[in-house]
Amino acid sequence: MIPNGGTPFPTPAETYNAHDNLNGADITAAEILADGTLDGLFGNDGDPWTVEDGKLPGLFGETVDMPEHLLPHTLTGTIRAYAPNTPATIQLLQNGKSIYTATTETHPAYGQQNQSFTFPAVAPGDYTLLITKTAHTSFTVQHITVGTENIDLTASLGVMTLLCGDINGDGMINDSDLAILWSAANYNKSVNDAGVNPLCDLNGDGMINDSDLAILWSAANYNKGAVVIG
Ligand SMILES: [Ca+2]
Ligand SMILES: [Ca+2]
Repeated sequence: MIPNGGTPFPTPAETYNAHDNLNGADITAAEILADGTLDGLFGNDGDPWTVEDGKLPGLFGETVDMPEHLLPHTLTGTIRAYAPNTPATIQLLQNGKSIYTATTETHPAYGQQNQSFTFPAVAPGDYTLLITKTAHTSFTVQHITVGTENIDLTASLGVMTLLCGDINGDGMINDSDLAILWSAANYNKSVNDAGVNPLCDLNGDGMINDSDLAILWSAANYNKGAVVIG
């Protein structure tokens, strides 16, 4: 889009000094497409500059075709997790820095369910996918390469199952979490009761009881930690 009322031209010396690293030689496609990069380059006090339909914003009323190697693609996938009424956060990282963030769909249900996610426009490059969800341990997929096609991770990785029961969020599902769930303050309580830790409701049905205990205590989850593949 063309911003309305923006400042189309920067003050060259100051602006380019402020963005010495954006000289076009070593900037990645993801960096160009990241929110705020174009505003930082060209200045903006109106609507944000955005890339739409494979076009870069133009300075003279005409948009400019994106170079082929910079055209973004969709990246989709599906996780399996408990409490499907709560979204998971999906991040695409480069060098440990979050480049894109998406959230999964949610369902008005409880138990273990599939939740899908979509990144609508990912610039070509190599990424690490990081999935996080409350009361679950993290799930990392290394070395995801976005090239010249849309990617459906379900085709290569299947449905990614998150491990459930990390109530205290320390990265492990163990006796520390069991003690919280089992405590008099939480066990056999409703998530709406005063003083309850709602994360103890692992399956998302609103009650903290033996169903949640069974999830935490199951061989699939107990004494497990973060999942890293790839
Ligand atoms: Ca824990
Ligand atoms: Ca429950």
